[in-house]
Amino acid sequence: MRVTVLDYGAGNVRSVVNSIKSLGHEVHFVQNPEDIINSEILVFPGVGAFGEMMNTLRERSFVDPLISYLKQNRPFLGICLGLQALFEESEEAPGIPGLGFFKGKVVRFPKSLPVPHIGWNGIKPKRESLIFHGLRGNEKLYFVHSYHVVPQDRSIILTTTDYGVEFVSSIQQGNIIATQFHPEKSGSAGLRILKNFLARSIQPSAPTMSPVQTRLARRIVACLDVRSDDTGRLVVTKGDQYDVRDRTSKAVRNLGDPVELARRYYDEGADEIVFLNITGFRNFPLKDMPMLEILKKTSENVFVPLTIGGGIRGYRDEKGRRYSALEVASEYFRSGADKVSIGSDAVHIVEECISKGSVDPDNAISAIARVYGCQAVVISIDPRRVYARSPEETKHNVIETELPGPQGERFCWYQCTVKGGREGRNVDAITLARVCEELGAGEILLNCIDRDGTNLGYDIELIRAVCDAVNIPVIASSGAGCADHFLEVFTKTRVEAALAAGIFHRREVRIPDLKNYLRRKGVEVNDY
Ligand code: 1PR
Repeated sequence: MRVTVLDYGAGNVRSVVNSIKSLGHEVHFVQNPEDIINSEILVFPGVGAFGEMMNTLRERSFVDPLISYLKQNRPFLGICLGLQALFEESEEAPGIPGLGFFKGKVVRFPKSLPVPHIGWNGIKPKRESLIFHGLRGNEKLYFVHSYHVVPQDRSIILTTTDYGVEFVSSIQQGNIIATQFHPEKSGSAGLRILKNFLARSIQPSAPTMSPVQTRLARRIVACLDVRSDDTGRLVVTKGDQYDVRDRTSKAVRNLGDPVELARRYYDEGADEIVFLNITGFRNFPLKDMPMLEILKKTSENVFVPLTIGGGIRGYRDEKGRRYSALEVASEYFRSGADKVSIGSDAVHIVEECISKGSVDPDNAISAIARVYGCQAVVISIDPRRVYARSPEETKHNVIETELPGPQGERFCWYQCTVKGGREGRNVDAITLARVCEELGAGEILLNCIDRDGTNLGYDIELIRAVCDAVNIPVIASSGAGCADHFLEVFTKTRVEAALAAGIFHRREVRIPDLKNYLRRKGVEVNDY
């Protein structure tokens, strides 16, 4: 089957294309309005922000052909913003009309809920559909959004999902199906949905189970720190408190091939995979073609969200040409990344914000969030504990610690660092997280240099303090040594995801065993 994909230019449709190709179909892109009219089957994966999407659809004269395609009830699959676009308007972009094919609007989740709603959540089927073929009904699918649709005609609702409120997670009217979740990022259940939609001849059915209430799963994230070894080959490495060289041989530790390891973690059930180009701060990243290649190859057969970090900032090349952080990030999105993570540059942006009281509106965080949505911008914080005898000793956000310092100090603050922990700066992790949230970041990846590679467990005090400071999801990182450490971080903090590296690379803990353990202990996790 020849599938037409509507890429209106915002960026990452690579995963959609890869998932369709992995199911044996051919992909053709919409280049001009006629391609919409002539398509046999149309997939519209919306990415970014509602207003920008609608403006681009209008500028490219795609609106009329889209509406006429929909009116003819021809096979259509909208994903995420591709669902929202079908409605009349969105609170995300007041005054900018949607396609208005369905009556109703798109509204933001209530302020009391952490947004974006990121992660794996269930669906409650309301009626039969071809897309349910082969599904049990209790599968979880990957969501990432801050707004949801409210159709006037309730008969089009196919599934709902609970996230503080019960919202519409997919709709169907005849051959027109649209989902708020991302089938292309939802592992085998998502691929099944896509396969069913593309097969066309399947009889509608209802899954055997339907959860009474769906629950967002806590995510297990596998992290691959990538850099060149001493022969120049990109390898997955792992540090002890950020030192990636073997104590005796002094060589860069090599824990495997990035593409192979990412595939292994996908097969084992990782909910997300993060690549950190840990020496990305040194070079011009767009010259770092091997890193882009790693991403392209991984996204061909890994259908869970991929984050890339390291070197996401503005550059000037040797000829004096300036590349903005947005351009750098765009290259990664085009290569298959779903999110980019910003480390050192976030610290510099926040420093500027604090010293001047304002910041360039085109700073990396805000600029990328504007185009790709805040969910695509992760802030990677690399903090280190600094002890204090009393809170008055420093102007930074201080916590009282149960782990006193070397001189018995009972207080500490968490100093942000740049360049992979090499340089401490005059900003604390709590301030950094707060300011980055205000600037548009959608998630915090919270490392801890003191714990990295130690297997001593996560720094619960740090994680609690940052979770309390922000409303966006936080990924706990650094120090996981056994399954109990995950249980501890999920039960003692509000963190939405926990990341580990060393124990997964060394096969000391297997992801399926970890998830079984957490499930037995009552933690909501995802099987796919
Ligand atoms: O500053 O925007 O160029 O981004 C650089 C990125 O590289 C940052 O996200 C920074 O965290 C990361 N990074 C830089 N140097 C290192 C290093 O290890 N020498 N790695 C590094 C950070 C921390 C985690 C690690 C967890 C879990 N590594 O990624 O995977 O601590 O480890 P564990 O489970 O084994 O304890 P920029």
